[in-house]
Amino acid sequence: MNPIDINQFNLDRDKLSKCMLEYSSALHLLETQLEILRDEFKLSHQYNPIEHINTRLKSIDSIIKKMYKKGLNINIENMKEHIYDIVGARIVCSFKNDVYDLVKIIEDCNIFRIIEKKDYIKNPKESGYSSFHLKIAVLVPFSKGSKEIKAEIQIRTMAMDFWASIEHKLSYKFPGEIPEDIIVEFKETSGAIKELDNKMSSLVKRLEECNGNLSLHAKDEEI
Ligand code: 0O2
Repeated sequence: MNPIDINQFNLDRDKLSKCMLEYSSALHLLETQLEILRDEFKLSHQYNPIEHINTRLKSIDSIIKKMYKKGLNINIENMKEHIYDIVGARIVCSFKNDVYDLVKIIEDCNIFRIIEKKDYIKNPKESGYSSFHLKIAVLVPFSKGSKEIKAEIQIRTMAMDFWASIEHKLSYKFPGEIPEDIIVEFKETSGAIKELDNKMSSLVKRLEECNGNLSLHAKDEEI
């Protein structure tokens, strides 16, 4: 899709700027809160389940493209109501267990209101995409009172991240429709990713069994 001229939509510029300020404030809070959770966990368990955290604010251009794709009228109300990932955080872990440990940590910390959980690891998308998605509301304090701002946290392993990044690049960069046979073969590669993650998890489990002191995962009672 070509770049979008946002002037063609009857968007109230002041309202849009105010809205984007709210989203960027929520992003700051989300970043800080995730860093606090990571540091606290690392200190108390001598183990860091997080390889890295990336955050981003979706551009107006991408927001409008997504609204088009969802068949929504382009207006600020629909944007606020239906687009959950304007504020986005991606947490990349080493192992599949880490992903579920982190979901539990985020649920239990009570900092964010969890709106919806989607486990695309147990039930991958048609494309082969796997990741755990948490749609959340971040409570942001403003001068006229606090506001809940929607955000999305994606949690996945390094292997899932590798696959998703390449698939995303290909599907966005390829001009036109990707041939069906390539889509099918690409989906097959997601099976290899799943196998790799399972193999890594079983190797770590065996290592932990060999050495009772070695713990590469949070124990349930510690989370
Ligand atoms: P970008 O550039 O990453 O922001 P919903 O369908 O809304 O109920 P879901 O599945 O959480 O719930 O949302 P959605 O809108 O389908 O996907 C949200 C984000 O997940 C996407 O954002 C991608 O980052 C990632 N994602 C979802 N499906 C796929 C997929 O098949 N392949 C890859 N590589 N990523 C995917 P954006 O807006 O597409 O892009």
